[in-house]
Amino acid sequence: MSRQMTRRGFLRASAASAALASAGVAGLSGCSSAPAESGPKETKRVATLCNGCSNECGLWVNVRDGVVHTLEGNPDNPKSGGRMCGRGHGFAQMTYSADRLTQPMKRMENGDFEPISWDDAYAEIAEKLTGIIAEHGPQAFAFIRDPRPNINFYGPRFTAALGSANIYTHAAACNLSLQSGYRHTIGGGFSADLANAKMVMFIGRSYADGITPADMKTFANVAVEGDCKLVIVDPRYNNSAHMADQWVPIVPGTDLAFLLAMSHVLIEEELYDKKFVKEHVLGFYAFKKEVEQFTPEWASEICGVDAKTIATLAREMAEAAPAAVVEPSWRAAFGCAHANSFMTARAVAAFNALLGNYGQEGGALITSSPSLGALPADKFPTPPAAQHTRVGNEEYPLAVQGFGTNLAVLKAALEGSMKAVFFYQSNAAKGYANPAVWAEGLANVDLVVDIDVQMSETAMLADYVLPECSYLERLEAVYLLGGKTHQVAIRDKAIDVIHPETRPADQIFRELSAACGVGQYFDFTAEELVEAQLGTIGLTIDELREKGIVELPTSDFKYGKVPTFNTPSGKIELFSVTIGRAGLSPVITWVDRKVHPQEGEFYFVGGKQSIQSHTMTTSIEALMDISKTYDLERLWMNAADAAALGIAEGDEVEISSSEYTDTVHVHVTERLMPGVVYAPTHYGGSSPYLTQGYEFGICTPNFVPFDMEPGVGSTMSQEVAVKIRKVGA
Ligand SMILES: Nc1nc2c(c(=O)[nH]1)N[C@H]1C(S)=C(S)[C@@H](COP(=O)(O)OP(=O)(O)OC[C@H]3O[C@@H](n4cnc5c(=O)[nH]c(N)nc54)[C@H](O)[C@@H]3O)O[C@H]1N2
Ligand SMILES: Nc1nc2c(c(=O)[nH]1)N[C@H]1C(S)=C(S)[C@@H](COP(=O)(O)OP(=O)(O)OC[C@H]3O[C@@H](n4cnc5c(=O)[nH]c(N)nc54)[C@H](O)[C@@H]3O)O[C@H]1N2
Ligand code: SF4
Ligand SMILES: [Mo]
Repeated sequence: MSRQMTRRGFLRASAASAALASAGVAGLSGCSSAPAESGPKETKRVATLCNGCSNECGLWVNVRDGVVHTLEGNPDNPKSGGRMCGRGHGFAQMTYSADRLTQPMKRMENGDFEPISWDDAYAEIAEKLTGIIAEHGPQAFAFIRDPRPNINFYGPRFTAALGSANIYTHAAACNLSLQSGYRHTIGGGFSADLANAKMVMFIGRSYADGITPADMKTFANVAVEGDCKLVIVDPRYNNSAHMADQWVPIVPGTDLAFLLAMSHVLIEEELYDKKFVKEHVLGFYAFKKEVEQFTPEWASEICGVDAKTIATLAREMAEAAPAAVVEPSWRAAFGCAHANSFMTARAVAAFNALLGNYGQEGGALITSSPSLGALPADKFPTPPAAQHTRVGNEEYPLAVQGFGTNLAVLKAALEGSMKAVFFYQSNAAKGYANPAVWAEGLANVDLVVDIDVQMSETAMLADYVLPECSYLERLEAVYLLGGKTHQVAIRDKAIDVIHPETRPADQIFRELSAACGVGQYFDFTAEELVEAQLGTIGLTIDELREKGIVELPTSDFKYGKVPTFNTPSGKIELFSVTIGRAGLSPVITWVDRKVHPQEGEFYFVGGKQSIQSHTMTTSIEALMDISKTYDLERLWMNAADAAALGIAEGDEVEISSSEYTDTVHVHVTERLMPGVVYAPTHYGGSSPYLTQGYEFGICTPNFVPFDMEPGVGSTMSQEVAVKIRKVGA
């Protein structure tokens, strides 16, 4: 069946939903700018969690007469520390957005969407899904989600109830390579103890762009106090560099060379922590031998940082150790970007090991997370384990198990073996790999179901779109927060559901699972689930509602204690048998990036902007107003490169790769190294339902060929070269 909706179909469907979305609703901004003359009749404060990004800051919602009036960061929540970012405030408008989905939608034979009742949608989905499983086995069904605690409960449970092991997160397009690299080297992730460090190096990580409020506050405090050296390694002078001590421009995708050469300096000059290495590192001599060849001069040729700077930075880090750390980074540089991202993460972990900084004040901290006890089995029976291996596990065995690579689902869809795919809070078809390839793959799938709050690009490719109510209208499973301290927090319902035909995830899974014949695994309300979860740690929902967050006594974190490394040997593994078995170099070594720009081509990098989240905030009017007012969609280009091509500030250019061509306006700047162009990653919306962001700017994944990083299966979001040409020239 065609997944292309006709223009006429779109107009008909959007008119139906727009009429519903605007009916009888006082918007957030409307409410605060025009208070009722007599003042509010009823006010209340509800503690809950933001859903504007995966940081899920704690917040207080001030509700007046049943309408959201304002939001405030919850000072008791360590993720927000009393603050919210601009996105968090803006995202609350999603609840009142005219672009929201207000009723279930079904794709008709001619490709258009028509409203359908919940009961009919459940019955039709259940019939198709159980039929597919009966015919092709449960391995032909996959579920992809943004991994937040509520759907981490319902998604895997639903998938398992149907006998499938194919449950995935979005990580292949976020931090899968990085987390997998850390997992196989130091046993898991770590954080930088920025507040107590003497020197911190950020490799492709910008706290001022990819915002989390508490970290941003710490960064700003540290920058003002001035006794910690902050180094930003980035092809772009990002918005954190303003506050840092040193900007080190680097060729994209070559951070590995830079790290190997810094390790070479520490070992060659015997500046590494010998005692720590002797006690806690496996494979040091293999690594030492390997990095002999990786001199600063060698690296300089590859990464563009001069040899003297590489050596000086390594020595300064050693001098400040153990209160010195290479920060773990997140997405753009080696989260999922290049053919060598997994190895780059390993090299970060190795360099920190040479500094002996694990567990030390100002170093790299490996902390724990709290856990809940087992839920009562009579009310919450556990579905049996699936009888097949998750699709992708064999080919990409190094991917963190809790994440998996969702791109294996796309591959299986392209090959014709994946028959049913569910998405929850996921815009995979716009952001996880090349969108045209997603469209091609999903066209091969017999049943695509998407649960969203708006008609995203992925929803546009679905057979059924189920509208969830917004995060301010629902109670969810509890949120556990790990780190130096442990907490439990709650996302609570602040207001009644505005659109009567939208439903929370817990209700959707309860009803859909019953239709599929596996209702026994979901026979409880959200309230009953939260009560049961809290019961296992001796708390009640009322206690949690009082402040929105409760500290738990379970953390045993202490500075100075070397953490347990959860690797096969219990040590930091610079040589790994597991990695060798998966076909990659067991010892940490140089791996080149895949694509090298040829004459007349540029490296193409992306990054976050402080007022947008991924692809999902471009329907928020207040945030898009800022983007449009300040032309934030523009492509950055170095001034010398621009001059050579006769391009001036604001000019329109054509940008093209092997996959795609589009046009965009240019920002000419000295804040980007020559040979590289940079684009914000949020724009280029192609769902006409999302009226604010539709066709504004470019969609970066459009340009990137579909391919997967060996071993882990990440999307390699920056393995592309582009050509730039002035339009009309
Ligand atoms: N405003 C905002 N904040 C967010 C999010 C959001 O969507 N919007 N999302 C959250 C999430 S899920 C994530 S994953 C994080 C992402 O957080 P980050 O990873 O910090 O975010 P980015 O802005 O993608 O990348 C940071 C910098 O990496 C640089 N860079 C690109 N390629 C390379 C490279 O090859 N080498 C080096 N050294 N640098 C490179 C870019 O120029 C950019 O300045 O942000 C979180 N916070
Ligand atoms: N083009 C592009 N691609 C990207 C990125 C990017 O910045 N740009 N960022 C990358 C990164 S770092 C990450 S972590 C991933 C993130 O990937 P995703 O987790 O897929 O994030 P979004 O692309 O923002 O899409 C989230 C979807 O969830 C929907 N949604 C919002 N609130 C709710 C809700 O309450 N319930 C339900 N059911 N749905 C809801 C939104 O409407 C949207 O369609 O994307 C990666 N890919
Ligand atoms: S960082 Fe901003 S958008 Fe993300 S959860 Fe916190 S307030 Fe919301
Ligand atoms: Mo991410």
